Amino acid sequence: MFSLKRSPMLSAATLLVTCIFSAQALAHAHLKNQYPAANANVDASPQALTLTFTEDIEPAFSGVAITGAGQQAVSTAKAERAPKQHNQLIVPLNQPLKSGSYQVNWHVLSVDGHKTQGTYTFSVK
Ligand SMILES: [Cu+2]
Repeated sequence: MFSLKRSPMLSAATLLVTCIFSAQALAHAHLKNQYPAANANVDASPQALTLTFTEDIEPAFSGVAITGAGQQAVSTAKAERAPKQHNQLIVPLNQPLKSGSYQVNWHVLSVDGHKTQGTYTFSVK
């Protein structure tokens, strides 16, 4: 009798655990690669930063903040999703970057509804 009463509970618990693990198994949008590359020391300022993620992203809820020496914000245009590549975010720069190092703080919302964020740096010679 005890086991009969207990088994539905166990099934429910197993189902719950399975759901949680399935949800975690869905890939979030992690940064796959970027231009300029992380830790790169490029010869000249890029015209835009390009960030490519492992999943498609929602551009309305995704963005990038760039800071230079002394935490000074770099002026950029609004980040846009590449028209034919929905996992790619393009961030046009309003003016060329001076020589120095820059920190890129990105945040994205993937199409599965999960938010991710991260940071990397690069420098301009
Ligand atoms: Cu996700």
